[in-house]
Amino acid sequence: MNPQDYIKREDKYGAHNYHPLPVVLERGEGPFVWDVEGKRYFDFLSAYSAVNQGHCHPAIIKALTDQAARLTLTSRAFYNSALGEYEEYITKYFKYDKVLPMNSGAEADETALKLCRKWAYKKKDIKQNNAKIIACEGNFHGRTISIISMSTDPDARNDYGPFTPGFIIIPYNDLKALENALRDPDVAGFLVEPIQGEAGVFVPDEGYLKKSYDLCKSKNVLFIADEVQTGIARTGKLLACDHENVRPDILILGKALSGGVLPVSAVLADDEIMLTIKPGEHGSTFGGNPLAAKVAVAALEVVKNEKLAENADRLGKIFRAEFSNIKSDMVELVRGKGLLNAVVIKPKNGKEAWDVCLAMKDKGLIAKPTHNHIIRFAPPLIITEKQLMEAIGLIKEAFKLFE
Ligand code: IF1
Repeated sequence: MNPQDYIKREDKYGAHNYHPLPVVLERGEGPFVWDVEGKRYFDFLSAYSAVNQGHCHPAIIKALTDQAARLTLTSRAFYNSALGEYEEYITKYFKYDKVLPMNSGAEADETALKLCRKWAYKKKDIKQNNAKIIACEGNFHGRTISIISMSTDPDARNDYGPFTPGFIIIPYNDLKALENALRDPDVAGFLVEPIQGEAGVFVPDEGYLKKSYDLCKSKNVLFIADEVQTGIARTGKLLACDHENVRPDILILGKALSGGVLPVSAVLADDEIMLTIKPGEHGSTFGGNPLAAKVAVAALEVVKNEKLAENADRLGKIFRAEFSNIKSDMVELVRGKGLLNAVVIKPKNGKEAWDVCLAMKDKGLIAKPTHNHIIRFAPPLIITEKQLMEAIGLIKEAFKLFE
């Protein structure tokens, strides 16, 4: 079969809820992936920051295969020997009292919304069904009905009504708007991405997170950080909130929590919040399964042992500096933190971000546009400086084709 055969087969039998770049991958290792014709690419999307530890990291794969041969799933109807070890490890790792294990990022965001509402009624004494949660324009927290009820992106939201009530939407990176919204005594939480990934890697002003946190505390409102994409060392610190020494009341993790090996997500909080949910009031068949528990411990160990946050910080600065040297009138600006970066593309002669991505693919580097004119560049955090410089060379060659 050639790549077109794979693409045609997916088109015939699969839902059309994505429009992938025309490349058919079959193997991954470290910062590289190979297509079905054996061509190698730098992976500069990292499965939307789920593969921070590099594709098929040997230590994570070992944890997976060892456990897979022993016990994969018990459900939470019974205890198992792996979950408690993981719960102790991750709560000490991120310094919270407790963790509620889930699977996808969206499930973790939904769990955070439910926790916030439960806390509102049990601890803040907000009247039943009156709790409100503030979210930001341009947010992305997943694709469930309640989560897209907060969305301002027509593609994510249109024709999916009726929507879940109880959300107040304010502009991102706007403290005045947050202060105004916090005047409502029924507000229980503020859900925010420390950097807005899908919106195009919007880095808020220095101090925005800390000042938002302080405003929330002044009104006894929970600061809820969605670090599904920005967490696990992606932005040059273990958490993006660490850049401003903000400790979220509820922390949401996903994606690279498993190194891209399995869907593993988690919600962390202290007892006052976490214990508002009693037995039988929330759950998931696979949440906290022994396989995910072992994989997540291995994935977090890699982050520490291989100093991925430090690497992301150092190489991110080199990436942005090198990119500003690319003399192309299609490069409008480059922005980001650590190895979560995006380039805004100015269309030229009918060519736009998609065409640049096709050209980079031909050169041996894959990335994908978001919102038409923005290309996100997010390689695995294990990339070396030498590999990064080689990748930047390929990007420069691609841009030269549009001169
Ligand atoms: C798609 C991007 C989108 C996320 C944040 C929760 C979730 C995500 C901050 C939900 C997921 C993925 C989903 C994927 C594309 C990608 C993405 F921003 F990373 F590029 F969509 F915005 N919070 N992001 O980024 O996690 O349920 O997917 O495990 O849906 O197209 P999930």
